[in-house]
Amino acid sequence: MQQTLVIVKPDGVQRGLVGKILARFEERGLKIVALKMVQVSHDLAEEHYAVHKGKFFYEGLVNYIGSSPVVAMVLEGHEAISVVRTMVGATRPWEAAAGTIRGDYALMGLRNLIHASDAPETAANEIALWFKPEELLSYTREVDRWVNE
Ligand code: FUP
Repeated sequence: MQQTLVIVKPDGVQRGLVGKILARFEERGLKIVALKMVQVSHDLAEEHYAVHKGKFFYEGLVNYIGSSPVVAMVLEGHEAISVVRTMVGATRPWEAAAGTIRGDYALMGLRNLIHASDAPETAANEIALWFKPEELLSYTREVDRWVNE
């Protein structure tokens, strides 16, 4: 089973979309193995977006992620990284397909509601950055035998 880091960004929290976004992942069959609300510090923001350092939009990104609390979670499931990325949709919300989270709820610029890890290595690094090992829970859901073959 793969694990991936998902963050409902400040616009998602401010717009009251946390529940709807979480419900989509749960309904898909993904398991929440860690979940918390975070007021992102400047240091965490810089580390999280280190790959974008030097780009013209970097400062804006760092400020945006710290502009309101976010909800961070680790989701687990079969091919969770690509499944979640597909559900999230294209980076530019106005290009995101209808039916994706961004395509259904977002429209412009940086306001794309959600972050999701894009590859196994990134997911491992991001999960370690956002969560302590003991915050990741291992448990069985009765429904798992119906979701997972
Ligand atoms: P995504 O993985 O779809 O969240 O997109 P990226 O990791 O490539 O980008 C992270 C954030 O940077 C996006 F949420 C929006 C922002 N960004 C810009 O503002 N301008 C760009 O040209 C690319 C990304």
